[in-house]
Amino acid sequence: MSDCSKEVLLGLYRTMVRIRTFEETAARLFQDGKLAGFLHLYSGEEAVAAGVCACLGDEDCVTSTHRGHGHCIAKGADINRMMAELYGRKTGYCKGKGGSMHIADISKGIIGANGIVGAGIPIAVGVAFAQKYRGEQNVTVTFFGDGASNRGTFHEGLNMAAAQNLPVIFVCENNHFGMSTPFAVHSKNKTIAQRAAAYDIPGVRVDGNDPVAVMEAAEEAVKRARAGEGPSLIECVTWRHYGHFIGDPAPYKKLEDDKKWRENDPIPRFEKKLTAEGIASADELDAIKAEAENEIQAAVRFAEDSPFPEVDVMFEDLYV
Ligand SMILES: Cc1ncc(C[n+]2csc(CCOP(=O)(O)OP(=O)(O)O)c2C)c(N)n1
Repeated sequence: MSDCSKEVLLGLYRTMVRIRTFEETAARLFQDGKLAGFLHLYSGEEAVAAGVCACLGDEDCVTSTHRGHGHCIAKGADINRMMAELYGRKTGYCKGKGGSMHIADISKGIIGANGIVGAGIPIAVGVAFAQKYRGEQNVTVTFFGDGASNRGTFHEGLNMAAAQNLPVIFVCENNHFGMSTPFAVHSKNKTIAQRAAAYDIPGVRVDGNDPVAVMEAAEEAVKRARAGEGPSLIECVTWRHYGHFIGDPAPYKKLEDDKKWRENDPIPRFEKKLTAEGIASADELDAIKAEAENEIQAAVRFAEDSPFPEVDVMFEDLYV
């Protein structure tokens, strides 16, 4: 922590708090029957998106997943348009026709959330191929889960990125489950990071509940990619606070594991560090929380005041 400026550390904290506030608000709205569709909450995993995206600029790109709100917020998406999309309103990112799993904002380098597990990986490899072909210094990050790391897209993506020396950072969010299947059941490897060796690229495993550890690993990988030294794999070990989606009570999680990981919640843990090391006062952190709460409440008002799309636009914006 000592090498990071207060501004950087509070930036990480602010991003995590904005994501958590968005997710907890969305959960309440869903339970109140105000949101339709599906919600895969990112609560508990905030340090990953915050740490990685702190190393990226608008020109860098990310591909996301079904659990994508955190990536979008950390990469600078407009919260009002995100919330309006969850509400199915015309002012949303997809004009209210896409929902939680289809948020994209090309102006911010957010190539898109994706309901197809592992599908963001080859898309990111393609984006990185274009970045290299054009001679840019920009990089692409692809976020995906431990479950996705068993898909062919992961292996093809790592192989091609390695063979072509592309500026991709593969960020695995190992939250210990693919839906209800525990990591030890779906993978013989003890870590995802070790799979990097098969493609002769660097692979590291970090504490995914520590935004500074994530940021430091991402900084190293981004530096390599910008310097033309090719892809890296980062495995961030973390825990999702809820079930796979909002209607899943997660009976497959052991109570003692859940308790242990909740005690390791990245936000209170980082708060303790920031105050103990004299970087920020409790009042400063409370002010950041209040700011996030106001911002998300304003987004809810924006969404609720927005109209639904008209029926006759149903077939617009489709390829076929
Ligand atoms: C190709 C494909 N197979 C299966 C599914 C159904 N599905 C949705 S999420 C999910 C689990 C994904 O687990 P993981 O990649 O670890 O991500 P996490 O949900 O833990 O963030 C599955 C199997 C899907 N959406 N796409």
